[in-house]
Amino acid sequence: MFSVRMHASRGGKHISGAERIIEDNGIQAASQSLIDRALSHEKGRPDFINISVEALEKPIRHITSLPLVLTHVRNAVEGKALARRLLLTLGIPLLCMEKAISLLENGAAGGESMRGAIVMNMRGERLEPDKYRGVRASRMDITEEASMELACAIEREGLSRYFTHISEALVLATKVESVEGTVAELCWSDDPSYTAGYVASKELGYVRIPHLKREGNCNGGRVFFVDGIDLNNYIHEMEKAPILVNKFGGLRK
Ligand code: PML
Ligand code: MG
Repeated sequence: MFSVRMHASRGGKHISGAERIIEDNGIQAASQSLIDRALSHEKGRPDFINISVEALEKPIRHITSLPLVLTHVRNAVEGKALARRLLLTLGIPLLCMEKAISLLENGAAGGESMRGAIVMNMRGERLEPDKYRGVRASRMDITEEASMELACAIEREGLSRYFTHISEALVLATKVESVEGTVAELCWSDDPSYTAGYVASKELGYVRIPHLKREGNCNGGRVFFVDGIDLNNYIHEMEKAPILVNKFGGLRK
């Protein structure tokens, strides 16, 4: 199996990234569709697109996705209040949570969104070695079967137009929660027209929150809250260990 990954930027600033895990006969089609995506992103045209194609050496772990839990909030104020309640329930200390939210609100990479995630311990300290790049969960994908299960479930909820965002975020969050030492993840999109985000954890699943910022706002990103990790191991697992979601964990409301 091969990992095909795309990263696009302009003037050194992150625009988009996406990836697939596929058989060797799918490399060309996957590369083409990732390039098409890079060239049509709402954040603008990149001046740099990197595509890497690499044979996976380690065995691929197959896992079931986190359950997708849908919530309803009317606006970002209600959304943030819900995210705060969930994070507190999960044992994230208040100061740590507030620091994480304010970093995402203000652009954690010197006013811009990071390409990867913030890694934060329970004292609110940022552990990622490169504060601009962050740590990127990588080498992950979803099988055709699991993808169909997810597509059917969200179609019944009238969310089909968000399929790509939801599917990619659910796969990523499933990988993040599968790495030992992750307590929870907070994310909202850095795409200006996309206001949704989530709080993910093993206990509560992928709790999707439709509004975590106002439309038009470009600041977003991810925070992995961790406890008791060996940082090098943690980063290695997050970036290098391949996982394939082969079953959808179900939908709850
Ligand atoms: C992103 O755009 O990078 C993250 C999207 C997070 C929310 C996905 C969803 O559940 O709609
Ligand atoms: Mg984005």
